[in-house]
Amino acid sequence: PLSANNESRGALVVFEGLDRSGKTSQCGRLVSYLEGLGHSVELWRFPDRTTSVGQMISAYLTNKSQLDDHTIHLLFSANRWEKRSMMETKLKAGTTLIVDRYSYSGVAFSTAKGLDFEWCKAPEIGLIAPDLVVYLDITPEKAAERGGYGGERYEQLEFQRKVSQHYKLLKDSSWKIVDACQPLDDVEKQVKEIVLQHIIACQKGKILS
Ligand code: DGP
Ligand code: NA
Ligand code: NA
Repeated sequence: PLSANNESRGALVVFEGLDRSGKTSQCGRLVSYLEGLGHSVELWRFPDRTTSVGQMISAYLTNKSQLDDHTIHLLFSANRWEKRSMMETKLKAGTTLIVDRYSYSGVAFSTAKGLDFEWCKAPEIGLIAPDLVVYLDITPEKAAERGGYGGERYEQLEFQRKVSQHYKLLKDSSWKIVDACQPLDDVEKQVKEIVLQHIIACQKGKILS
């Protein structure tokens, strides 16, 4: 018999990439598309700047405050932890979550500053693991050309080069890499295919199990 619980669980789909890789617009397009197909889906993003922890992060990113590298690392992680139970509730209720940045950003950006890899991963342990990670792959140089950066703390070519190198160390079997240097419409098409295929495969697996 079908398990009602398993059958209805939503997918946790995470988007990662450098600043200006196109994550935010691709996530928006994908969510509209999935909604149009009748899926229960929500767009989330980290950092979530609306919480009090998120406001501390935002102040740091806009250079209104200075924080020790370890301290800001833990705040980013805390910002994911404060959303964990809501995330679990939504997934169990059958809502698919499309999430703009998650733990991989946490590790890639902080290790790019020189913090220890294992130390950076530790506070992420116990967060809900994504079912699928879509990495929008763009060279740091191409990203920098895209209408320039918004002026936030990490939006500098030299730093993004380091982030790019550290992302590459994080790739695991849940990752799908999309060439984000392509025209936006082509990226969008590939993203839709990858995510829809994943959702369908999961549903099949659940019906057969
Ligand atoms: P965004 O709102 O997606 O542009 O992200 C803001 C910036 O913060 C961006 O440069 C990526 C960086 N970032 C996102 N998550 C984390 C994290 O967990 N740790 C660190 N150190 N940086 C992060
Ligand atoms: Na940004
Ligand atoms: Na973004």
